[in-house]
Amino acid sequence: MLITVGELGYLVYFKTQNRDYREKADEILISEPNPSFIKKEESKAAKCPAGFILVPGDSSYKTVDFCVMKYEAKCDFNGDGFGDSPSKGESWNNLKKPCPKIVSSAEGLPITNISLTDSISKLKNDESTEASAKKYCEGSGWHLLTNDEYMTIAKNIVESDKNWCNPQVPDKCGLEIGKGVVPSGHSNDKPDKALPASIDDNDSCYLTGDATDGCRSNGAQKRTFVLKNNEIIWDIVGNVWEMVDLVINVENQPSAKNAFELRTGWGWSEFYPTDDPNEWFLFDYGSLKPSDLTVSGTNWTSALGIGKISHNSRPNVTGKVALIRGGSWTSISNAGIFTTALIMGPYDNLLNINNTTGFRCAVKPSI
Ligand SMILES: [Ca+2]
Ligand SMILES: [Ca+2]
Ligand SMILES: [Ca+2]
Repeated sequence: MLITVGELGYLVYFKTQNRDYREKADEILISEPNPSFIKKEESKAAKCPAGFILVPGDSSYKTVDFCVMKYEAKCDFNGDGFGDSPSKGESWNNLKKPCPKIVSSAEGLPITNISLTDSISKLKNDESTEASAKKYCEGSGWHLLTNDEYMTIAKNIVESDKNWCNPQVPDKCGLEIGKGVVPSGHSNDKPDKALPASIDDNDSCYLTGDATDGCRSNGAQKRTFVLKNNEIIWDIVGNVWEMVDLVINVENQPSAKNAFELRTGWGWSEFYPTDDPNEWFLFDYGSLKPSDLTVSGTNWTSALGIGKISHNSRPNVTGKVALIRGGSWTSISNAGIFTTALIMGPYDNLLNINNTTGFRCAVKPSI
């Protein structure tokens, strides 16, 4: 069999990646660079930074074409351009190990335990409070993904039949829009940790443990989505939550009811009513619009894999809440492309939303 240099590079790299994922000896697992892979990525996306993909703008969200990280933000600990992993733990805990440089690469576990914005009353002698997701993105000349940008990606995904999959038939995607499910990524808590991505976009169930009995045969754990411009994005649903640059007042968040009563307090809700009279659904979007959370007017429910919202219905407290999107590896059936959680602070201090919430940066393409 003839193996090209490019393929050889890939094989070598694939082995490296597997070894990195399994090895537990060193404190930080360093990914090894692969020159053939770097060249390929640079020529393919000339207008976007390495590891970013182009997303077509959408007038519904007043967005113009932008670049987004193809992968969740990773930590490039040794500065070689590839994400690295801690030897222990289910993600890159930025509280324990502040990251010197973020990167979008398949390699490495996503950065978590990081705040949305910098603390207002930053502790002078605690350096770990100095870097928020916003600051990490801005420090590289980018910005934290906005909710409008997230929704531009999400709407693009659900408007392509390539992302509607039959949950029972192996590799059967390309159904009619609104039929089957939109996959919800690595979200079934098995394995109980975040995952690095594969450099092979076709390995869409990489490390999910569902390659033979869940992902390919039930579509639901597939980690990749294809945009209408044929770009592939990894883990926009599942793996770790994606914080977006949007904060609202607690009292302005949506409210839920079911067939019998209005809900007070925290819980998960559908975006639209289902057949189950006990199921909570939104009846009031507060200061948000339906289009901030889902594709309005479709009446899609979580039965289609598109997710739910966790929120405090008719709260009796004040303050601020931040939006996180997509769900994590622990979200099970609540994960989905429109999944949203509204989380109370402290998301602006002590760096720690939680160990299942990461982020992604975006930037204007260079002409
Ligand atoms: Ca590295
Ligand atoms: Ca799994
Ligand atoms: Ca994610």
